[in-house]
Amino acid sequence: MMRKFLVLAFVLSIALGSLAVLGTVKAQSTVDITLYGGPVSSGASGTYGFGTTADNITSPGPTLTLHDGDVVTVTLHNTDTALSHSFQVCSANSDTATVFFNSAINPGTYVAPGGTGTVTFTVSDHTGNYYYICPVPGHNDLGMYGICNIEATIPEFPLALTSIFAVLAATGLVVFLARSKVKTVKVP
Ligand SMILES: [Cu+2]
Repeated sequence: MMRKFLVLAFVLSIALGSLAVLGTVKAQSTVDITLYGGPVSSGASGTYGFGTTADNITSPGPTLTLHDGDVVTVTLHNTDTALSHSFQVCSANSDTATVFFNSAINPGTYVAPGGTGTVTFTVSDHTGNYYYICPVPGHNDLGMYGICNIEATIPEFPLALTSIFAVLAATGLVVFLARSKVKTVKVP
């Protein structure tokens, strides 16, 4: 009986341990990014950019770091009083570059002056150093771009499996020690 329990506990520990290691889930996180886009805060004429607040708009804009698997929501406030602006993550600093993840806010129509637009997308398959830009033709050349680093996800060891594995391993150890003791007593 004790032997069966020990074997069962051992097998379960190995199985769950392997599952926990092999079945590493992607550490998916929800990321909310708020950006302000429009004329740069320095007042440099004809230069546009992005910022994390309405009064720190720079060119290039703040560097964004995303991770594979992230579910990202970008909200863009257009601080401009004259021009539409928008946001998209793309392969190069060009308004004809490949747009990643359907990340463009209001593609083709953009965000009107004084308006706010939003987009939610899932990051996948494009680990590397890329860009985000305002896709209104010519605006990236006026400074409306920033670096967007897309990093690989660090695998996450599932907590539930880790806990079960730890409990089973402890049980197995206790049973093993108890059984060793019994054995010792039995020895003539
Ligand atoms: Cu723009």
